[in-house]
Amino acid sequence: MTMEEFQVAIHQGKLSDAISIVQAKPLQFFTDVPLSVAVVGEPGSGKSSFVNSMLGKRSGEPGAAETGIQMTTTKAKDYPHPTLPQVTLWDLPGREDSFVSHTDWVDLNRFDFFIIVGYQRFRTVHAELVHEIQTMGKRFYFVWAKTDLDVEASQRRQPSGYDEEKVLQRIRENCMTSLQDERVIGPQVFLVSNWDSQRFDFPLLWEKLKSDLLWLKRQAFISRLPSLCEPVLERKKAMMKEKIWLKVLYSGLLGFLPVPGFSFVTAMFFFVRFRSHCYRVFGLDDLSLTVLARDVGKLVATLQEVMTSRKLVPVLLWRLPDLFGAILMIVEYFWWNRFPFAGSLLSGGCSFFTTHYMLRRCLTAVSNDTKNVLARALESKERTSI
Ligand SMILES: Nc1nc2c(ncn2[C@@H]2O[C@H](COP(=O)(O)OP(=O)(O)OP(=O)(O)O)[C@@H](O)[C@H]2O)c(=O)[nH]1
Ligand SMILES: [Mg+2]
Repeated sequence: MTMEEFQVAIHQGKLSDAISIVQAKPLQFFTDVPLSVAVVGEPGSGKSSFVNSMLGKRSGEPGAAETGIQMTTTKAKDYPHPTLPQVTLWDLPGREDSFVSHTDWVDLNRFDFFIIVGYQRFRTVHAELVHEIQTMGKRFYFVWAKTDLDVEASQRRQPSGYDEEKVLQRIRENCMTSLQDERVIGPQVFLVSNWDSQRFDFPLLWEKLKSDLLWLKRQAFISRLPSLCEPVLERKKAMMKEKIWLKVLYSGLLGFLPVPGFSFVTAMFFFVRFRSHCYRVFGLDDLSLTVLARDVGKLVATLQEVMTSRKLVPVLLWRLPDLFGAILMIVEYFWWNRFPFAGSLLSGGCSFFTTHYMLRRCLTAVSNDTKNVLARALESKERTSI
C-alpha cells in the first residue's frame, strides 16, 4: 500500500494534513495491512492450544503449535492465519510475574494486537500485560481458557444446584472487574475451551475479531506511521544540513570580536533562529502545533511534552567555553592591560566547533521530535480494551 500523499504532507511540514489524510481513508483501504497478533499469558494457560483452535488445527497435526503440560513454548513462533488475510498469530513463551522472572521475554512493541490467555484466576502477570499493552496504546482481548474445567469442577461441587450460565457469568464478571480495576474501559472478555471452538464464547470471539479486523489493521497502520516518515525526514535533514555551514561561519567570525560574552550571545541567537526555522520546516512551530492539537483533540502542551529539542539546558552547557573566553578577555583587558588576543581566539575558535555541533544536534532532535509528536498526536486518549 502506498501512502505518497501522507509522505508529501510530512515533506511539506503539514503534520495535521498528514493525519487527516490517513483518518479520511475508508476502512477498506487497510485490507492489505499485515496484522501481528501476539498470544500472551502465563505458562501453561493454553496459549498454544488457543493458537491451534484459531488455526483450525489439532495439537500434533503438521503446522500446529506444540502443546503440553511442561513449559512447552520457549521461543516466539509465527502462524499465518489460513483464512484471515494478512493476519499472523504469534505463539509466545509463557510469562511469569515480574517478581519471579523477566528473562528471555519477547519485546511486545513489535506486535499490533494482543490476546491475553489466562485460566483459573486473574493474576499479577495479566495486570502487568494489560498495563504494558495500554502504555503502548495498543489493544487486546482477554481470553479465559479451559472454561470446560471450571464448568466441570463446578458441576462436581454441586451436582444438584448446578447452573452453567451462572458459573460462566461469575467468571466473566470476575474478569471484567479485575480488568476494570486496571483502568481498562470496556474490557473484551471471552470464555473459551480450546477443545471445542463451538462452545462457550468461541463463536462470539470469532465474530468480534472478524468485525474488528479492519479497524485493528487501521490502528496497526497508524502506529507504523512515524516510522513511515523516516525516509522523508532524512531527506529534509540532509537538505538542511547544507545550510548549517554558513551560520557556523558567521557565528565563529562574530565570536572573534573582543567583547566578553559576545560569542555566547551570537551563538545563542543563531541557535534559536535556526531552531525556529527547523520547527517551521518540519511543522512543529507554534501555529502548526496549535492546529494539530485542535485536530486531534489534545493540548499543545501534551504534544510539546515529547519534544526534546525544546530543552535549553544541554545547549547552555555546550556554551561553557564562551565563559572561559569571556573571563580570559576580561583578565587581558583589566589586569594585563592589553588587547584580548587569547580570549578572542578561544571564543571564536570554540564558537566554530560548538555552534556546528549544536546546530546539527538541533536538526536531529527536531527531526526525531516530528516522529514523536506524530506518535503522540495519534495516540489513543482512552485506555480501552479495543
Ligand atoms: N481442559 C482444557 N485443557 C486445556 C485447554 N487449553 C489447553 N489445555 C491443556 O493445558 C496444557 C497447556 O496447554 P498449552 O497450550 O501447551 O499451554 P501454553 O500456554 O502454550 O503453555 P507454555 O507454552 O508452556 O507456556 C496442555 O496440557 C493442554 O492440553 C482447554 O481449553 N481446556
Ligand atoms: Mg505454548
